[in-house]
Amino acid sequence: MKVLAASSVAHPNIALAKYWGKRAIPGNYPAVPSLSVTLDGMATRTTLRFDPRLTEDRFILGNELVLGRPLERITKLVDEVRSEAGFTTRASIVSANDFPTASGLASSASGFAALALAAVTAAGLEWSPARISDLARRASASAGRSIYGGYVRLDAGPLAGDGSQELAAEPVAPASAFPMKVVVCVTHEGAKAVASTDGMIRTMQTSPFYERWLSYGVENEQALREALLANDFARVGQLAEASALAMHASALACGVSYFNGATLEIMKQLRLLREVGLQVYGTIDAGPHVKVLVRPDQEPIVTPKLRAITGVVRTIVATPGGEPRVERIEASA
Ligand code: 2P0
Repeated sequence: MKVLAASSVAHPNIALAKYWGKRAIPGNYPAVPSLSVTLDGMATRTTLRFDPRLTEDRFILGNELVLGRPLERITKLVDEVRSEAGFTTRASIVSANDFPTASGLASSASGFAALALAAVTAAGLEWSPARISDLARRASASAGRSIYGGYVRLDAGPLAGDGSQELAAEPVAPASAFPMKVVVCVTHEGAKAVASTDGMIRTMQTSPFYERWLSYGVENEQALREALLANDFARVGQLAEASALAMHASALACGVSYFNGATLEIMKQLRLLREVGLQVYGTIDAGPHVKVLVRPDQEPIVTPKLRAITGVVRTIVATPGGEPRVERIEASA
């Protein structure tokens, strides 16, 4: 049997303990460990077909042909698969997100995870999830984590080497082990100001706080993982908020800012909600939106309060879960 095409589904994830910064070796290795939660309900669906008639890879995202740097990143990933499978056939890739773009949910995580899964399957390779995670991580580190559902850890990369060492994410706990809702507070419709890779590189090269962020990131991830496994919601929330604030402080110190006025207003309102007994904690990625971690029983009380904050455009309520899967395989005899 020769596999020709495969369709896959993968879900976005949000880091509770953040990744920010890369090792100074090739291979896109993170400089700190991260711990994330993969989210159900939202997905990237990707179909990849190896097609002998094509002279170049072709990528369509949400009905639009994509060229340039995003296409180069895709070709690089598929090249690794082609080289392992021993052929050079170009691929047509059709991908769509069922969650709104600019919702503050990293589409590169679910996008590259779905691409890695579809490419490996369509090439007829039987790789372990760890190897697929390593492949996705090389394209976008957060994508390595979307190869698993629930709570997932990605370690920091090696300090030295030629970039060939495998670094895969690993599942830490299933979604059911730590009940939580994530309320995404969208504060702006539109693309982010600084791409995360660029913001990271600037922080590494010029932030006076970068070294401290690296040591803090290691401590924070370990403490957060222990609190998660002990099912201590308040401590997980506090540590997640602290991770986001430390990451952004290191970036802000060299002029890389992702906040807008609403970002800060939401963080202030979360402090006030905590004073009246609600367990709500905020985390912020490379954009102005705030993702609020809340206990499931408090979510119906909290979401309307978040929606009422000035500057919140809309909210999306997400639940941990999100195992990726292959939906369809097409093969010739
Ligand atoms: C994270 N972010 O841990 C952190 C927190 C954003 C803020 O991973 O350069 O698209 O492609 O490896 O994975 C977003 O960056 O970066 C990200 P690359 P990626 O989720």
